[in-house]
Amino acid sequence: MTVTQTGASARVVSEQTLTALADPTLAELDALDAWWRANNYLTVGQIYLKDNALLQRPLTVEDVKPRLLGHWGTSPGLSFVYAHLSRLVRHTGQAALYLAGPGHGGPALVAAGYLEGVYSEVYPRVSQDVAGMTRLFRQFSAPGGIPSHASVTTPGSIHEGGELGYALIHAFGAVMDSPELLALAVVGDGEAETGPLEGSWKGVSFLNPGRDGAVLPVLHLNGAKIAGPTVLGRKRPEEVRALLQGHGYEVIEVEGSDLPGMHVRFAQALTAAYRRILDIQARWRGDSPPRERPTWPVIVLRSPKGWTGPHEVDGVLVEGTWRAHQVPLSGVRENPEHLATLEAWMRSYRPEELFDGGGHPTAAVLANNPQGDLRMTASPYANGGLRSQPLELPDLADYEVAVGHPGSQRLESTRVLGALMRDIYRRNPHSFRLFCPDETNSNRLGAVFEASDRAFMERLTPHDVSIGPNGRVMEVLSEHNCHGWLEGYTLTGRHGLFATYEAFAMVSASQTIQHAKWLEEAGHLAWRAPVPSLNVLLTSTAWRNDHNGFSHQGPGLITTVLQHRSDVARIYLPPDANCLLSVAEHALTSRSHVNLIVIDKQPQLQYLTLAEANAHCKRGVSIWEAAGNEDPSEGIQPDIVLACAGDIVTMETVAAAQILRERLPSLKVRVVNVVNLMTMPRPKDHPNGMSDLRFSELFTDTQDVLFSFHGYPGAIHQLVHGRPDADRFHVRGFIEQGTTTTPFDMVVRNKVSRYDLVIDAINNSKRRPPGSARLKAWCESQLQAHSDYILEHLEDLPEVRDWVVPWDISRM
Ligand SMILES: Cc1ncc(C[n+]2csc(CCOP(=O)(O)OP(=O)(O)O)c2C)c(N)n1
Repeated sequence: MTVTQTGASARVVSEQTLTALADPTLAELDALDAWWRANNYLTVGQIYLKDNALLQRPLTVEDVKPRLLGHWGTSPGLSFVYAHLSRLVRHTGQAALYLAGPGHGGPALVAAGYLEGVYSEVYPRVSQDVAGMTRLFRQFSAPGGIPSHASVTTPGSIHEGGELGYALIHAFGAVMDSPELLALAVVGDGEAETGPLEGSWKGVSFLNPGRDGAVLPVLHLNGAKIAGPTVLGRKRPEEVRALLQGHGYEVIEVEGSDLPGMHVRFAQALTAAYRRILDIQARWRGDSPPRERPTWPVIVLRSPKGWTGPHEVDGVLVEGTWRAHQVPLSGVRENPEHLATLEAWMRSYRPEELFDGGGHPTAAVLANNPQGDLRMTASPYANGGLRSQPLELPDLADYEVAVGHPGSQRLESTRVLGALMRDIYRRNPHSFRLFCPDETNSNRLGAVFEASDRAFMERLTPHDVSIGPNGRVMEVLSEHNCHGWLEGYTLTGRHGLFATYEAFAMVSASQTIQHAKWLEEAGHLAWRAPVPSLNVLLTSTAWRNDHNGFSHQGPGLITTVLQHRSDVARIYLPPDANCLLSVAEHALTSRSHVNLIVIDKQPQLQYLTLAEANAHCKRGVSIWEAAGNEDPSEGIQPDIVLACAGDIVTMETVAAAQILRERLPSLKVRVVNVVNLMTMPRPKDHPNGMSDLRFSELFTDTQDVLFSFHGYPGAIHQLVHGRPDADRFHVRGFIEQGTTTTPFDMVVRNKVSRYDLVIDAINNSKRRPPGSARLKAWCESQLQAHSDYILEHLEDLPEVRDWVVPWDISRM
């Protein structure tokens, strides 16, 4: 069964409008050029000036910033394209998003918002007058000001562009299930050398014109990156064409620097691209949509880097070369010639025609702006929380795993999540998607295919299963695409989850961190509405990659995210299916968080009823009384606390507690399970951090804690920093001991097996009851028996493999 299309209707733009769009009048050429000159003027002003913003008097050294920062080279290209897209929006009413791949051209985007009036609406102090323009200039890349990129503070941006490579990925994510939206993404030719960008052209193979919007890439071949030429800039045009055609695009080329010729040719190119998009959408949204993937347009723009800037400086060519990348004129305060060149450069834009005496943009400039929300810096799509509807979730009770005797049955927990997501798909047919690098079935989430196929626009054969153009499960073998598509999808207000093998989450780890930074900064801006969280399911975990070998064993993302110490990050380690349900519901309904959910896909013991799981997950950490053997009514502290976080290590901890209960009952043991890792730090270090009182209720203030952790042990040491006597935490976890072996051998090799934990518990307990030495020796012999057995039989000892919680406990 497949979720049906939206029934989106195609935009109808009259032939007359399109003809006019392709053929700007002289007045329109003036408006385009005035807007572009105004943008360039404001861009240069942001990089260089702290005063005399309108050049109402000759420029002096005192007007120039002491530190000259920013990127000029890409900016005029970005604003040129922006001006033309604005004109298209004005003519057609098309909802459009603009993504600047080379986001280091931030001043051009800030200037666009300023010229559209949006910047002053959002930041009233930066008003459209001389005082406001001066603030605009002073704040740029300055202490207490704004970053130099198209960052969170930039209205209209969902794409920082600081870490290059994701422009197209974000654009594709943004238009999924937004049939009315056009996302234009400028791709830098340096950016185009990155792996993620190279992989992202494939977005068209997953975009259904019937129910998704359109992405228009503009590959900006300005020929240079920071310090040298670019590959695509130097390739023969026919090679570039062939590359893009191979990815499924129709190439439209514009080249030059002549004016107004470039305006005319770009207007023609943009109209041609738009015509093609409208045509594709009309056919796909008509009565009998075609089956084959359409050929989408791409514009290749060849214009000089640093276009309209200083052509030569000190006799050296700058315009059109890598020398234009950042600040083409350096040492302006020290070099009178450079100061004069700067003034001449800024005056070449004729500011007196662009701003009135009070600094307000003139009618000539404003004529190019669309109105209201059609202004791209005011786009509600770029402030997705404004558009976002709550996710509709079914009742978790319908998916509850009946636990019976806790710890007595094994079940694949992620399969239960798959069923939940299937029904989330059904209830949210246009606002929820699963993103997965080709592992939906492998990760036991395949129930979603009962609700939706995989999305795929390429050729199908009779052997293909659950796949087709109407599918909305996003499977592409690219963690970068999956992660970034979800970012674009959530930043524009929709919901989703990225499910990945744990080890390969490191492929996109940098995106996870960049997104967390974005959300963190967005949280400081009142005008940015909270957006649905970015949810990452890390499954097929290190501990159960006993069959795949060392490459598949890596719980690094947890450490990476913890290291970032972000307030917006959450890390959940549900020990069983009902906890996974509870955590998933929380994550999917949360806003502006990065939620990592870590759980393996193999059959695993089930401990808690849904009610218990909900209570446990709400607390984030609980004592599992029945697993230990202390008697709280005695008011005596346990000899040792066995803490655990993570499914496999929880099982080993409960098993270790059982051995101690049975073989050394006078040693008093408490078992504490942690689901929400962020409860461990102090409240001042994380919003989920538990109070000192709660911490000491769980872990005591003095007793040793043997903490078995799913990830690298250092993470827990980091989290308990500052807690009473943190040295008493002895952490076991993944210590990079991996290979192709048995499941239990993985925990043995990493010294977190039940037998290792028993030995550790005895060694670290302040009391050694009689029988301790004997039990340690028995554990050693069990470990030896294990090693001998697996070499002989190639599988784990039956007593380990089939172990269940043996004692009858009412509840954990
Ligand atoms: C992933 C990544 N690697 C390196 C950089 C450093 N960097 C900033 S700008 C730039 C050159 C970009 O060239 P291009 O994409 O062609 O942009 P433009 O020439 O338009 O400035 C580089 C390498 C970065 N921002 N991101």
